[in-house]
Amino acid sequence: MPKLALITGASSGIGKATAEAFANLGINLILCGRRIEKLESLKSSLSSKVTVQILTFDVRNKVQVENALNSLSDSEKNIDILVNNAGNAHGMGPIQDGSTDDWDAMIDGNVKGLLYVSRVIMPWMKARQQGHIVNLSSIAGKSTYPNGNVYCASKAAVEAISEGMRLDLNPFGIKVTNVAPGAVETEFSIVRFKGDEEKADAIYKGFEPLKAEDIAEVIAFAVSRPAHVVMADITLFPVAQASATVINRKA
Ligand code: 8X3
Repeated sequence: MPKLALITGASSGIGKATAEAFANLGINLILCGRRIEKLESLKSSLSSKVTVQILTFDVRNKVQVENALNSLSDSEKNIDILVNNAGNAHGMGPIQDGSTDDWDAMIDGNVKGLLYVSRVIMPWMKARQQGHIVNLSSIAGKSTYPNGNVYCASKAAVEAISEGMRLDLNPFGIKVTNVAPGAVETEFSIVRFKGDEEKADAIYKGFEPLKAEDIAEVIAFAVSRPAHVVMADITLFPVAQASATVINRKA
């Protein structure tokens, strides 16, 4: 029986690459995001391999999340794998000068959004006594770096939520995998720097960063382990990276 995965933030980056990797494994998909055209085009490229359903909602909007997920048919609620990927960094600078709108966006998306989606789906998994939740954290959640403050806090919250899920869902056989990437070249820095391509490009200068596909490949590996195996916590760096702040850049 093919598995069914729901992926948030599936329209680009790690979410999109994970959808592609899952399709190659024959995992049916529910793709969630805000950008319908991007989701539609991903759906058409994957539909020859697996069934693909699209849900458009903003994870920050609790009512939208609940309505969209509850609109799924009974069979579509049999979600085997939830990938909580939606999230972003907004702004980077000293905390004393931070934008409270940016803080809201990060706490609402990266933390509350992940919780809203999980809150609907965890009882479905509990009822079936099976499931696998993959939370996209970051090296930023394990180590706070200068000017990262609230983004790092939001990812530290993801680390704590992954642990909390692992503990509380343990009696029901539900797997929890926390994935913490370092530098991955996606739209991440463009969003963080509000469209400033020069600043975004500088982040990945002088070394070979990870690609979204590198993370997706590892997630696909994690969800295809035997039933008794869970990869609990995965940190991924490009070879040039040694910590949240140390990257070996060539001139
Ligand atoms: C993305 C990695 O190091 O830019 O979460 O925070 S980092």
